[in-house]
Amino acid sequence: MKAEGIVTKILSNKYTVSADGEYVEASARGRLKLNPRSVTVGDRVELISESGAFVINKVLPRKNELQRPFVANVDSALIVIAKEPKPDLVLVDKIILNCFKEGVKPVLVYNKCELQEKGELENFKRAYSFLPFIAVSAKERLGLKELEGEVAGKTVCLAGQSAVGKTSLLNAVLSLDLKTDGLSKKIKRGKNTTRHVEIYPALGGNVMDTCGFSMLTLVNMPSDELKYYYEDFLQFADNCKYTGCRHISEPGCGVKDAVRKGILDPGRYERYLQIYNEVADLEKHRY
Ligand SMILES: Nc1nc2c(ncn2[C@@H]2O[C@H](COP(=O)(O)OP(=O)(O)O)[C@@H](O)[C@H]2O)c(=O)[nH]1
Ligand SMILES: [Mg+2]
Ligand SMILES: [Zn+2]
Repeated sequence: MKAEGIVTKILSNKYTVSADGEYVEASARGRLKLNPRSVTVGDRVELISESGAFVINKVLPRKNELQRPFVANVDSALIVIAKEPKPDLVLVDKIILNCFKEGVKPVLVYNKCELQEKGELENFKRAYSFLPFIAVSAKERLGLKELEGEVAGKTVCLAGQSAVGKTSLLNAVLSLDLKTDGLSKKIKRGKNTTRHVEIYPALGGNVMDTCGFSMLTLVNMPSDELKYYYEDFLQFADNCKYTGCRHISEPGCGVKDAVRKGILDPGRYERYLQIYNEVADLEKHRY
């Protein structure tokens, strides 16, 4: 027997695979366990049955994969930020550029919106005006219809720091009771309660809950390609004097000009410089 399925959950070496509308438990071929990146949630796999047990025999080619959260074959990433913990926008920008690199649609979701102070939400919305932006509250159940608009018919993953409310959002739309956790009082950084990635059918699509993280080191990102994954820069890059302009110290740069004129968010540009330096540094150590 051979069947195709989708990995919906991985816990230690146990894989849950959805095949023909059923969930089955499977193990993986030994060679697939050698590399931790060879099977992930969202993967399409070939299942075979061996002496009554299911085994993942092969992983089918991925449409895309995100580095963090490490998931495969998603249509969009719901990048969740909130008033608390304080948004790490470098992290947000790295997730966004990872999305653009992989052909995943980034959507910004501002959770805990009932806590926002005047103007806060507008500031984010302005800085990220090139992305769909949805204000929600898992607690007050606000914005869930708009969220549904981004999820219905798609496979999406929740992404972002710990404690922004990713699991709470799923709980709110699914009436589930998955484990969530408060911010740790001292460090206000949020603990990691979600310890595995799992796909849930929700809002007319499939939603992956993922583990939060606070660091993303961009691997396999050539520094001179970085600018292509800044879709909001592209229209201004047309005005750059030099075709190979990286928008750093080159004269006659259309991107820097747009920042100066207040058309492009200065914070977003400064973080670009920071991320560029980080990526260029990594590159130096690679060769
Ligand atoms: N005030 C408020 N708190 C929320 C909201 N959504 C989640 N939280 C709280 O934020 C904390 C972290 O939530 P959790 O879902 O575990 O975050 P995750 O790590 O991103 O999955 C919990 O204490 C939640 O009760 C919201 O809309 N408003
Ligand atoms: Mg969680
Ligand atoms: Zn330029």
